[in-house]
Amino acid sequence: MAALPTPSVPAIAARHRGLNRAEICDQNFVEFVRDWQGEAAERPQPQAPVLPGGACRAADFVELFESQLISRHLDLMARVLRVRNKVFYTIGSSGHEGNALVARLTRHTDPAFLHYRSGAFMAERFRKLPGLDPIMDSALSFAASQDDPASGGRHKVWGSKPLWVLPQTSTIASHLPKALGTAIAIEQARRIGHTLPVPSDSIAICSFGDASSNHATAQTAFNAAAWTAYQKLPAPVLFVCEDNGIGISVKTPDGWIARNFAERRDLDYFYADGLDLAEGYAGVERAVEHCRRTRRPTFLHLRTTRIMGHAGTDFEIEWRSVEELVQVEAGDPLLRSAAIALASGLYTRESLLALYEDIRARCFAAAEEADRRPKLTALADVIAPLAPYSPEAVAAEAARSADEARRAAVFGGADKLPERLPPRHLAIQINQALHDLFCKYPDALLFGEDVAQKGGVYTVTKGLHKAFKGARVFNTLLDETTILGLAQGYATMGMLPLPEIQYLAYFHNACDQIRGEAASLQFFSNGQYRNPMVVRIAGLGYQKGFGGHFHNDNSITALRDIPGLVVGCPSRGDDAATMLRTLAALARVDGRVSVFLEPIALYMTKDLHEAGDGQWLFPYPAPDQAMALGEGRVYAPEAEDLVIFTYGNGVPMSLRAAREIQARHGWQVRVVDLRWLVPLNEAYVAEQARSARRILVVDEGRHSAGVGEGVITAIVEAGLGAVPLRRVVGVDTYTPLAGAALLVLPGDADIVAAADTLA
Ligand SMILES: Cc1ncc(C[n+]2csc(CCOP(=O)(O)OP(=O)(O)O)c2C)c(N)n1
Ligand SMILES: [Mg+2]
Repeated sequence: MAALPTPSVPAIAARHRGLNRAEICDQNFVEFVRDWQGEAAERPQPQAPVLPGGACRAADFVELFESQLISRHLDLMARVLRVRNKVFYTIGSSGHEGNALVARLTRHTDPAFLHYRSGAFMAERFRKLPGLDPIMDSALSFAASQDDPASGGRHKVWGSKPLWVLPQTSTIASHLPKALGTAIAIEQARRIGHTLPVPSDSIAICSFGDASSNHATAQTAFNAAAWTAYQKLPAPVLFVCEDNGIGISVKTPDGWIARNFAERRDLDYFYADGLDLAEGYAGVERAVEHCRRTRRPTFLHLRTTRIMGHAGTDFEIEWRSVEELVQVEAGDPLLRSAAIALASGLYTRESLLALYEDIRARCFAAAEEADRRPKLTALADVIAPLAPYSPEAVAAEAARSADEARRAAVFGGADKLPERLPPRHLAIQINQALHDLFCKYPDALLFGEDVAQKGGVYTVTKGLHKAFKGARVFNTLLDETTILGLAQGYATMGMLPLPEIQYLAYFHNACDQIRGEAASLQFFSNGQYRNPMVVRIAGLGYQKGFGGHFHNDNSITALRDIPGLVVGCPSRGDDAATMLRTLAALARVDGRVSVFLEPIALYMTKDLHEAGDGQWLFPYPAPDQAMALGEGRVYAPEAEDLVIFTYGNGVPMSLRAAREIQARHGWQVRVVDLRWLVPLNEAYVAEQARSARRILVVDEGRHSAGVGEGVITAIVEAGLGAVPLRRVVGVDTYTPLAGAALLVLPGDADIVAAADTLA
């Protein structure tokens, strides 16, 4: 290709001191076009290559370039209007505008999870559907207006419901696992007969920066993608690494991205020059075509640069040399596009400058208009999409039974339906309830570590793999982040994922996939996207003869403060079944993310007071029974001398202690099993506390920030703080092995002793 003139570094350096980098980059463009002296070819036909021999046609180039200019002027506008408080976000896309190629060469139905610098991708994708306006939509998001179609004013995001761009917020790399999950879900849908909301040959697109590629969450997604492809399983995900060579102020070592990715097996590497539309087009096209055709994970290394610093607050001049900055600015891909536009004869200097100014004017006009649009001013509006709940619809869905014939087939005959069998313990009833959910929801999937043939380490999922086969019940690789990323992918594609986390302690290393991602999606997409799921987590202490901390973790705190999350914790089998039905219905009806916390020590518990009494076995609830969200279970509702609030292992402990307390003090004791730990039903707690003469809160979790603190706060805030009250709670420590565990966890005797102090 003919060499095109580029601006000379010393010439630019000489005349820009005192200006900010946005103004310089703006001026560079105008001067570059105004002063351009190259030779112009005859204007090409729309279908002809924009430059001889290239893959990018003139018609493609014209639109791509316009998308680049829209992205650039949105950045410039944001810098100007930020200081006037009309715009609230200045992390820009300048230097990355080559990513418009990725949008051009993919479809608007290819789900996309974008880097915050993918503004030109976004502008280009807007072309795929008529009647959409990239400038106004973006301006509304920049202005945090309630009318922002992406997030309703909750964040400046790249997002669009009609364009299949799921909003990403700020945590770098956290979107890679769900992009992989989406790709896998697209393929798995066929195997389970699920109808996808996108064409079956879609690919999932995921862009991110060069520094982000080093993040554990990114690396785990690359690994899981390769692990999948290695087994010849399809995973059509296009990872787009927008390599600008820097992350905030830390340079990526020269050549690191190619070095790290060019030769990874089962992650197919492609390179494209994102600084040059004509040059980069073919490389992007090859990568997209490869991903779509082979259904293999594909890594597109897209060369970019970063103009105008990390964000508006990053004054690069304070920490980089002027010469270096000028060098970077000379590599501005828009100068390259301008050179192509002029040399190809598509634009004259005048027509290009006119286009540039026209787009600038449109961006500013849109921003001014966006500034006049309503902001979020009411708390209720802010949180409306966080935790939608339609009680009647959820109750109806939860009580909808699966087809009787299907159930009979799965359970081995009409006389073997679990509700016709004798009372059983928790593990069995969870297992039966899962079988039931699988009958009811043909798109329910259960996956995690060891859940398939083995049926989980506690055999809770035994038989599901045999009954429903490997496309619906399967082992994942050993990585909780991937498990929860997969869940989001399946949910995005309309299925009902039931991921299992083997132990509560191992949730914590993947917590961000729920905290930052899954639970935040409805909020940041203004309820337009949802990823309904029920995460089963085995946990809590008291396992006899097995353990140490990591198999007996009793910290619920990490779950307690995740906005919008629902956490249920059954203490007995029948409650587990009805709770699971409600959680699945919450997912289905309201798109909610929930955790079903299974107390391991109660899995096999059959007796309550004495060995062999069978008092912790319960009949399986008929399939039209469900548990209302927030409703506890009360033992001895009329009793008022002492009310014990508890959950999980605390329930049988409290019931045993109640007997002893009655014997000692003659008190009638009520035990309230909260069952729902998040959100805590404070009104319900207050209602139960109101008639109490004394109160105990038995919390097997940790002393600090546990459920017990919430219960006591609810009681005090209801004006009942004068009732004599004690808390029996775990110690803020790790749980030791063997019998020493009982030193740090509350036991029956501690409950009795606490009651004594209330006497
Ligand atoms: C998990 C996480 N850690 C740190 C940050 C703060 N942070 C935001 S962007 C960034 C650098 C990212 O660099 P790169 O991935 O190269 O993207 P670029 O900004 O260069 O396009 C950092 C450290 C973050 N957002 N998320
Ligand atoms: Mg970077």
